[in-house]
Amino acid sequence: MKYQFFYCLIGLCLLAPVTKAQQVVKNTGDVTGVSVKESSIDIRTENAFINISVYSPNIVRVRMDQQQLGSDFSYAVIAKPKPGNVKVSQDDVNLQILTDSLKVVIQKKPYSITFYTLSGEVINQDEKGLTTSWIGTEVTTYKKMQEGERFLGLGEKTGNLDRTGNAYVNWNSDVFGYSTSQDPLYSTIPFYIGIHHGLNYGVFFDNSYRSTFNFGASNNRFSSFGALGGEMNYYFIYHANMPGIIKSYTDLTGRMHMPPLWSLGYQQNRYSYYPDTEVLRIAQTLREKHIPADGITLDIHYMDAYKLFTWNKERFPDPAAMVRKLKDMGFKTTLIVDPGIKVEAGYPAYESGKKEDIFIKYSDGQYYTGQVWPGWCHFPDFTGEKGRDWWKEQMKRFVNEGICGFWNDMNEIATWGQTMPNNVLFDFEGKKTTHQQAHNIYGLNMIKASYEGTRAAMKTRPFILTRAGYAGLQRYAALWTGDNRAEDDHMLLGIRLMNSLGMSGVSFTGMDVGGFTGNPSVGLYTRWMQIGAFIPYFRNHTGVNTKSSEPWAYGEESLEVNRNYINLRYRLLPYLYSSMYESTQDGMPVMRSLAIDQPHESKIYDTRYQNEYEYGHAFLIMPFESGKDYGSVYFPVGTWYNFYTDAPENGDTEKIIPLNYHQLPVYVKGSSIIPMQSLIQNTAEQPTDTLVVHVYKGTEANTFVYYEDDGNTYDYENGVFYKREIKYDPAADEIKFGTVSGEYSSNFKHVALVLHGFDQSLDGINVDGKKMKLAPQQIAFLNPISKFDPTGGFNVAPHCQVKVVVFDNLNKEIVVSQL
Ligand code: NBV
Repeated sequence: MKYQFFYCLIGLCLLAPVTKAQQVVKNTGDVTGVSVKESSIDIRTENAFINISVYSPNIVRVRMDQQQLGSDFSYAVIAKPKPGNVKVSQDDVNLQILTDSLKVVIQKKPYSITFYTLSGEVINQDEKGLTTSWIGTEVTTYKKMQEGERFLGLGEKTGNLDRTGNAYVNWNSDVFGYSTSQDPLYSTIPFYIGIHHGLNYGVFFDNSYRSTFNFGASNNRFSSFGALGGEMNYYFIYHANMPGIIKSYTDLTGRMHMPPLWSLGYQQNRYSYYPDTEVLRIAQTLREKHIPADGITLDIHYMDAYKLFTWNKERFPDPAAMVRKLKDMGFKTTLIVDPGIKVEAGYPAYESGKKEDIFIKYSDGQYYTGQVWPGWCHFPDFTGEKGRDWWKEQMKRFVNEGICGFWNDMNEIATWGQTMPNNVLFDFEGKKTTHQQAHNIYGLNMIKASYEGTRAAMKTRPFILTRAGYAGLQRYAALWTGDNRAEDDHMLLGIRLMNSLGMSGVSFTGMDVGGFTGNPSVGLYTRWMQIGAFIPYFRNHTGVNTKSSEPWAYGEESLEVNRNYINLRYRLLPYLYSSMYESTQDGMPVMRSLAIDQPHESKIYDTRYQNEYEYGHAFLIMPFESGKDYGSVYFPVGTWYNFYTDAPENGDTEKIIPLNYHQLPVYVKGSSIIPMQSLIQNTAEQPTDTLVVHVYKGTEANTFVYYEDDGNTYDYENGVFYKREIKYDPAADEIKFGTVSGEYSSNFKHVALVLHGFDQSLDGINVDGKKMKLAPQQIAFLNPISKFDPTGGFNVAPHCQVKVVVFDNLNKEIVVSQL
């Protein structure tokens, strides 16, 4: 008896830590009930309420909470479920869900979930023992770390391309002059891609509370994702390839609209150009120096004492007239807008905001007041229709003044780097919530209001730029990576940030070319401008107390190089515009990390090569720090042509190449199709009526979707576009210009087909059944050679072995054969 009591005591002592651990960290526990409603399954476990639903054959959604699941709401997800064929079966041990693309097995005791391919490979599984658990309101899901698993994406995150071994936090932050390893930055995209054993999957954790992702940081057991509050709510995506994952993710969260064509031209910016005469001088100088440009951006000094929706009357006595003048010179004006509205009696925006009751308040009903540029401010509540409508109304005045670009800054919300109190309340579409849940989606709702308001007022395409955002921001705005530094590392980091954003649904991205804080060296500035020509949003910007940063600010030689690359940007606009169109269709980014095509090739993760990227499908860009004489490069599988000389390079090779100040290393993939146009000084100017289509000999069949529209209106949504496939089929020895769809007439009456790397003894070619002469390379539409431009204006280098044929750009199918 005595001993029995003793053993009981020991037993209780042993159990005690478990019980205590269970109280502190609460696991889902065993499944106690299952109810199946077609493709949606409710599961009750000891400690959780779970719903698993099939969103599409490739997407399965998992929701969990400690209480009954609340109403279903998301700012990010706009897709409705289209489950396809779903089979659910169960026994005492497991529950199984079968879709046309994957198999999901839920173990019942205790609950844990595993995702399999249809052929039975494990794509992703809960880490048994940990699965999903709560510590208070903090919820985390733990996934078993697969051998060799890599992690990509998560939007605007510093660090390497492969995020394995690191942890990240999502909390939109104003991070002036951030370091290259700083986290978090300005925006939150809780979507990542995991890859291992030849498999790829995506996880989108749709929860706007402060969230944490751990990809094997300080642990060798799991990857995890969790948030301080709200539901565990994630979408698991499986596809055999990366583009499929990006497509599914952007099916869920939406895609960009066609941007205004002018926003793809060069943009000149600084903090700040004023007064109006200085703005006009900058515009005039760009024209005089024949530097093509489309945009001028006005930073906060245009306002009266930083009060939003005002102009400083001394600096800008007649804004509409200035904007008109700029327009006549071929410039569009973009204005910065910040959310903080100064608390000042008599200031119209403040008075009307109070009257309309659109400012955010504390839980006791008093206005929240925080400090930003104008001093003490109130902030519109963009998380409700009323606040957004008020903003839309205010924005009309700028639209009436002819402004067509709206740069949404400080929308993290930034209040001088301070933390907003958590007891500030937000409308959250009538559901009322605290700052904790609303913080990360504030910027998204500001750009939603900016986009919808200006679109309705302009009837044409506004350009919206944002610093902060949440998953789905691509529906409204382009994003730039904030206050970077004028340092080589930052230039390269910017590329990785944009590549990561591209894999996270945001194609239209930019960085401050030249660097925001500090002064770059001549070499760095020039290299950055070269890279700028190959990023989606090409804007030169610098801080308030830095050296001037216009393309001529670094001397004649630099100017010559900068101009060459800006010229190239403009010649490539038909290619860039078509690539943007692709982003609107399937979410594929314009800037593509090599991981998109070759996720399982370990070399692309080598820190020497991780900054290489593709610009559209054709170009391989190899960015290097300025001042280096040699660089290590990796050519992915395939054939590559030096863009400047047409010299071929074998794929799947590593090499050391010489570098120089005048040229950024750029290569073109074999079989590429690149449409170009003649040089223009801005997009309001018409190029010549010949579309120059470059085709590079290769072994793989390739299709380029060529897209054109008016570049300005939304008529394309009603079929007013011009689209055709251009197919190069090496096996059939032909290039086919497909029939045209859409109601827009192309700006180009002729096509000049430039053949790179093809048989040089050829002098005739079959075009549409007729034998045509192949002309030698030097023809009128090629541009003059400038001093540092060895490529004859980049269209064709003098020593490139090319053949050219010109024919009418007919809408019917045109077959070019016998290449
Ligand atoms: O509006 C001034 C700046 C702007 O130039 C910059 O691009 C933003 O990221 N803005 C931040 C405000 C704070 C600058 C210290």
